[in-house]
Amino acid sequence: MKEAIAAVRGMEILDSRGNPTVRVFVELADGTVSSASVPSGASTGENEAIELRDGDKNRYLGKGVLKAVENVNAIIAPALIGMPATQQVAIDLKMIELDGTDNKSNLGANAILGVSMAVARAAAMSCRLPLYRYLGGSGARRIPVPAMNIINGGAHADNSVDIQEFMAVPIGAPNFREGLRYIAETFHTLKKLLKGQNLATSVGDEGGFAPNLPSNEAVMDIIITAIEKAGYVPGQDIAISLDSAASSFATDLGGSYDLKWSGGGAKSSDDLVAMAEQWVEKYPIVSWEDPLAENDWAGFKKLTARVGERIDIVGDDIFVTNTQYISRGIEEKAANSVLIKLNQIGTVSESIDAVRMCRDAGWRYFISHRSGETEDTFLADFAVAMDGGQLKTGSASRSERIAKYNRLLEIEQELGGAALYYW
Ligand code: 2PG
Ligand code: MG
Repeated sequence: MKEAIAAVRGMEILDSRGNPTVRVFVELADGTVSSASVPSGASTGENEAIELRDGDKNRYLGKGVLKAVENVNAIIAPALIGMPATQQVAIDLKMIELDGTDNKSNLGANAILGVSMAVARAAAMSCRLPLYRYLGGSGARRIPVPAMNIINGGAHADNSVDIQEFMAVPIGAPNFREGLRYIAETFHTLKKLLKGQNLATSVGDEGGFAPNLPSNEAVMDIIITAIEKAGYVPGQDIAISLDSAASSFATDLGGSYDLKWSGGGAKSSDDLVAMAEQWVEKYPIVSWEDPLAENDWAGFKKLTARVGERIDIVGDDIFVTNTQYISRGIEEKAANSVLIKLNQIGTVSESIDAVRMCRDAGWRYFISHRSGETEDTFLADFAVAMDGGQLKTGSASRSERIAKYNRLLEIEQELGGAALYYW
């Protein structure tokens, strides 16, 4: 059997923050060799699958991943050898069984996901199909609308902004290539505006600027100006998406907050809901991720009831790409959209299950990078395969982000007239 797995090997590499992460190589009987690298988050949800770190303070300040690599080599590899790489679900289930925990804490989600991604890529290569077509079938042709993170705050930057991500979304572009141009031009225009006000143009973890603006509103205002100065109409050509990552400024994950970076002080869940409602009135916002903390289900429900008809309320830390939490969210109408991050759940198959659950419920889903990334472009193919529609993968700087945009440009070119693009 040409697609039988012949070897699986892990190694420790560095991510975009210079922290260790796992890369896995998979070799098949036909000589195909693939590799995949695992990303890593900073503002992580409590219920995410566990990223195994060595904790040995003498190496990488405890962040080494040699144990996860060893689990790939000594435990996962022998169990998978001989299995056909095309049996993604069986392979993922095998690893889940080997791990034996609910949160992959035994083998590590970083070990398991590295193998899961490398297996998918090896199978695609062996079938001589691009990854997006192998995972998505012959109908896969929708290029996602990018949400480009042009200003970073919160836990992703050292500045005075509480909201973690301010993203420019080219909703009015005719195709991905043009959309990317719209927002890259906005990014460069924003740089000029910041410079003109003597504000810092150094970038945060996801490549967006991280200036010390006086308030969260001031960030919105300068972004709107940048969109206009770049020659676009806010709300028509380019809209705004936000990720508050509110768990990171919650004093209690159930609904008390402290706007600690801006010095805005203590806020209740109701205060944040009221503020979000005002912003949705005032600014051209199309989606808002984690506007409240991960256990503030009541706040999520309130905000969704108030503005859910108008914008996407996207659950990240609250759902952690896990169907157990997504199904509760659907039942309780706690949002209307889910952020999909492969390493939150730890296998390709379970990420696809999460997407399927969203589709069945008529919910939208955003495919997402992590703040710690690598040059791996798996995410771009995955987004097209999932008919995603929306993708966030950072700014128009830092090659670990640009690599995904460039891969989407390639896919769009390859699809030619068959490519679809719409918000
Ligand atoms: C998020 C992500 C990605 P992190 O909160 O959505 O932007 O950040 O990877 O740090 O969790
Ligand atoms: Mg988030």
